[in-house]
Amino acid sequence: MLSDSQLREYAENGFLPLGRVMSDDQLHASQARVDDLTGGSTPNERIGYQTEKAFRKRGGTKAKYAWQGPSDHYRKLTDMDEDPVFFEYFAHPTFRTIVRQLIGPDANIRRAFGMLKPAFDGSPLDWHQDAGPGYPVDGDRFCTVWTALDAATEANGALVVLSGSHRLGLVPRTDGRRELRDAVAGMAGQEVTLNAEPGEALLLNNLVLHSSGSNPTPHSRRAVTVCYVDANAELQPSDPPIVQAELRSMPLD
Ligand SMILES: O=C(O)CCC(=O)C(=O)O
Repeated sequence: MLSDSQLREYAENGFLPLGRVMSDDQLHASQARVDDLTGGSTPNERIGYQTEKAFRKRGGTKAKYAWQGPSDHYRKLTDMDEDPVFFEYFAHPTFRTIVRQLIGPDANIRRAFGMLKPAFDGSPLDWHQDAGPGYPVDGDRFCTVWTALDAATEANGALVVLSGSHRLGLVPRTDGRRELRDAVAGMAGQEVTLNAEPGEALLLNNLVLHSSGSNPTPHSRRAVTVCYVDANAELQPSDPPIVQAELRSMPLD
C-alpha cells in the first residue's frame, strides 16, 4: 500500500521509485526467461520480437519485427503478459494493491514489453508520453510499472524522466514532434535519471515525459514494463482500435 507521503510524491513528480519488489527467485527466473525467449529455448508465438537498428545496419538481419532465431540483438519483446513467469510478476500482491489504490477494483493489462537495450547495440528512446491513442482519456485511470532486470545506469541507458511533466497533460501531436520538443525544452532542468539495481521497480504516471539513452557499454540493460488500465475507462480512439474486452484482466483480489 502506498503511504500518504508516497502518494504525494507520485502526484508531485509523476514517478515513484518502489525499490525491490521482485524477489531474488523472481529476478533470476525473469533473467533466465528473457534468455530463453531470445535464445529460442522457450518458444512462445504470442510474444513479438523487434531487432535493434544497429544490428540490421550491420546486415545481421533485414527484418525489424520478427523472430530471427537465437540472438542477443533483440531490442524489444512485446506481449510479455503472455509469458507465465512475467504474468505472475505483473500480478504481484504489491502491484495489485497499488493498482487498486490508484485506479480501482477492475484493471486490465494494456501492454507489457521487455526493453532489452543489448550491449553495444542498445538504441535510445526519444522523449514521449505513454498516454495517447489507445490509452484512457483520463490520465488518472492508468499507470505503468517499470522493472530493471539488469543494473540500469546513465552509461547503459537508464530511464530519464522530466519530473512533474505529467502535469502538462497530454501534449498535442498536431505538428509532428514539434509540440513535444517544445514541452521538453520548457521543462529543461527537470531531468531525473532513474538509475536502478536489478529487480528494482519504478511507478510511472503515463503522462510523464520520459526517454532513455543508448547502450554503448558491454552490459545489457534489460527491463520489463507493464501498463495497468482501469477496465472501465474509455480509451482514446486508435488505429487499430484497442478493445478493453480483449485485454488481459488483472486479478486484484
Ligand atoms: O525501458 C526503456 O528504456 C523505456 C521504456 C519506455 O519508455 C516505454 O516502454 O514507454
